[in-house]
Amino acid sequence: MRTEVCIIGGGPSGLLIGQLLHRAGIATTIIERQSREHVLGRIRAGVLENGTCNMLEEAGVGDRLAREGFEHEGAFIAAAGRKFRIDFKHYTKKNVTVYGQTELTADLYCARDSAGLNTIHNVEGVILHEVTSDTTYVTFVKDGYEQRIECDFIIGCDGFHGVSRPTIPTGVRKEFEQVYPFGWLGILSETPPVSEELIYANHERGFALCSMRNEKLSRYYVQTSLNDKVEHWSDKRFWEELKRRLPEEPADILVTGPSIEKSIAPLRSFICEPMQWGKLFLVGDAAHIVPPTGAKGLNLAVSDVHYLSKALISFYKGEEKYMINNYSAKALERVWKASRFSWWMTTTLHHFPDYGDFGQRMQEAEIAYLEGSRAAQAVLAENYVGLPY
Ligand code: RFL
Ligand code: PHB
Repeated sequence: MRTEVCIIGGGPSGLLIGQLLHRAGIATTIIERQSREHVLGRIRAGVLENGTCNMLEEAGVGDRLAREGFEHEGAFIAAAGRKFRIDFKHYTKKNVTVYGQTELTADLYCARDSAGLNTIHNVEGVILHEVTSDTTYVTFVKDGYEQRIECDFIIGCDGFHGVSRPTIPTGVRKEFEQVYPFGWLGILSETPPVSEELIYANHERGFALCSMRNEKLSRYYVQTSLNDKVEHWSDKRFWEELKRRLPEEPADILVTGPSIEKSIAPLRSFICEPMQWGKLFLVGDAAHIVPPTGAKGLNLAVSDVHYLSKALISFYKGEEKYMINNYSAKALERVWKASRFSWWMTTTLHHFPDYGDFGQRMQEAEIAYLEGSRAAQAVLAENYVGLPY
């Protein structure tokens, strides 16, 4: 088999760059380790930056998002028994949109199907070959048979545990990592959201987040210890704990119900440099992970897609090689800034077991400063709605 660009991973990054390249007349093949049902069953991100929505529109998959997405002009920070609002619109003239990653991925699969593009699911044993030569190819096993795809470029969109990043030799690759001493337990429930806008809550028992997917579907998270297991968390225990971490007003009106999904995710910050090597480019979670507190993971994947799609389209038009050679440097500038914001949101709002009294008071002072300072609120708003590309 031959294609121009072989994309490893059929999550949001792989699907979106595949769609943008297709619209520019560039042939792509996507190979994905899981079944489509598995990919579409993962409950993940929920908050899209303005730039992400624009990119989806540019890719021709923005119609349902425009109809069904919810525009949010602000969010609440809760601490010390009360809450205050950060007005994104006021400080930035921009908003964010609540639209599930699951929906976005479904829209992208729909577009790929209508265009009749090649997507191969349930592949095993993916190996990248000759990445620094002109005879680059990828092999994999499908239904017991080894297959080979020859290509000009490989895009590694295979997430944090994928095979693309480890293909870059350790002498070339430098990884930066911070693992946080806690995780997030998240549930999805068919109940009306407790608030029209998200609530990020700091509490001495641990962080909590009230989010949503639509008027009838809520998404809630509580900070848990690293060795906690989902089996330890009955729905009853979850709701009680969430209520204890919220100020009285939202806690009193919180509607509870059975969870329809429950999972625990560890939190880490991770960045790999460079994000390209020879004919291989890394995009999204394959290159970097942010803790979910700033809602940046998917949005960063989309800004990578922006830089790389522009660079490849310019290359195939025969314009110049500068943009593809400069992809990593360009993408990393934004990755580091969004990672700083996610790290700041995480350290400001979570309970750290080893903070001690001084650390605890510093955190309280940081939140009180945020409540009283327009400058501090403007910084949060500017980062939350997304830094410009
Ligand atoms: P994905 O989504 O991990 O997709 C990678 C795909 O590659 C496949 N794969 C392989 N395919 C072939 N061969 C191999 N060897 C392969 N190895 C892996 C996988 O099966 C998979 O289908 O990465 P991608 O596309 O870069 O997308 C990244 C986003 O999924 C991620 O950043 C966000 O979900 C992060 N995130 C959030 N981001 C936001 O922008 N806003 C949010 O509100 C937000 N909330 C969240 C989140 C992530 C969370 N978890 C569970 C980590 C909330 C949570 C709880
Ligand atoms: C979500 O709705 O899943 C969500 C929202 C905001 C975050 C993280 C996750 O910061």
